[in-house]
Amino acid sequence: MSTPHVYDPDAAAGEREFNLESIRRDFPVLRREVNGRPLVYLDNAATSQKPVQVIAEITRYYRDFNANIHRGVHTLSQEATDAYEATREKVRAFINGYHTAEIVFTRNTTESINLVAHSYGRTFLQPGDEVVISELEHHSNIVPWQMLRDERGIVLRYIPMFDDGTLDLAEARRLIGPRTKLLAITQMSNALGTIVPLEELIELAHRNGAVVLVDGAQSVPHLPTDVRALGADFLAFSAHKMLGPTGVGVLWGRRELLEAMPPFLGGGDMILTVSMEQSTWNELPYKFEAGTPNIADVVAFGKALDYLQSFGMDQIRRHERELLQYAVTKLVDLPGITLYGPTDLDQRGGVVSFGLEGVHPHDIGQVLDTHGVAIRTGHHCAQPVMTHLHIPATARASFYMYNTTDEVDALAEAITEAARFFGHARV
Ligand code: 7TS
Repeated sequence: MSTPHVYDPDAAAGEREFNLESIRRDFPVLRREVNGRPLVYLDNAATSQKPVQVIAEITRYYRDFNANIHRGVHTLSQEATDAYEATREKVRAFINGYHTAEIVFTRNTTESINLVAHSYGRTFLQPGDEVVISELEHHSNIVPWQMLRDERGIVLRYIPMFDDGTLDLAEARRLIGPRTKLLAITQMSNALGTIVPLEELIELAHRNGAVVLVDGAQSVPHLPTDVRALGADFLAFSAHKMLGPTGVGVLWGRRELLEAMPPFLGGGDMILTVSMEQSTWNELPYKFEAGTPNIADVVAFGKALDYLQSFGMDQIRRHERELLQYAVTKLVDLPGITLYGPTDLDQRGGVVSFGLEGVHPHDIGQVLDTHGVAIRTGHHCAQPVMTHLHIPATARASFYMYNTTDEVDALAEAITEAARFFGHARV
């Protein structure tokens, strides 16, 4: 085994030892203090922190070979193009895609879903066709379909959730039928952490001739992903939630579907020919990448993928599953606390959504911040989940590979302090 804190970009998948001390040394921001306390960063579902390998790559790109891609014959342009396309191949390998032509770079998950709604939805869905989503969805997998409904007269149906945040599969079996043309569903809820049993839902949708879009914004960063095994038709996710920079998203799609879809945005790079009368489209994936893309951040995203791969996603999931177990066991006994989300932790990612009796989640968040503990409070862009639970908001701690049980202890202490401070809870 090589020295644990030396990062070896050529390490085979899963080869690097999962040593938390050495991992944490790779994330400069984790050395910060906030309000005089060591930062405890538990807002990873919103965005992850970045290792030095990613940060350094952004600088290396601008210092050494910044140029526009796909157009220049000069050396810098070729180097930039090669680096940009190398990340596309890394994404393909990371999700076990068939071909780089199926990997489209966007700005984020939201744009990837909007691309499908605009291009696939406006071309292939007719008035009366049904799109099935779920009550668990993030707004970015609700609003584009509502817009399509209002514009095109499609019918939007929701698979309901139970109070514990799991989906009502019996109801899903009733809802998904011959009129269903598209199932757009999250693989992991950002608000509650629910891991959705996609296998059965995808099988059901396909049996009825529907196409399936999976929102992988929360799952791809935390669980092993294999699009061949998953069997979906589209997968959307964001680099910034998986150690990469902001401003880069991915849409993976089955090639024959992407081939059949018209462009989303028009402009440079996505065309083959343009005359004053008409244009012809470039081949995949460039047909969907109009204009100068976010070259630097795509290049640096490659380093994030290397980093995750060097440990392997199985190890990362195992660590987060242990942290989740530790956190739930520790928090469940705190006075006045309500924990939301599935109690079967195998059906849940590293997310702990909670409330404190008599205290608004926003106030919990502010007290926690004075302890250096960063969590998210609010509806988490999943208002239907809050409506279902009859609450305005939750406080949410979400873990990543670099979090520790000591940090969970700090979270528990800070929550206890918050309860004491507001004097509402029975402490
Ligand atoms: N889908 C899910 C399940 C998400 O959790 C998010 C972002 C998105 C889509 C949208 O991703 P974006 O990169 O396009 O913004 N979730 C969160 C969150 O939980 N807190 O901040 C953003």
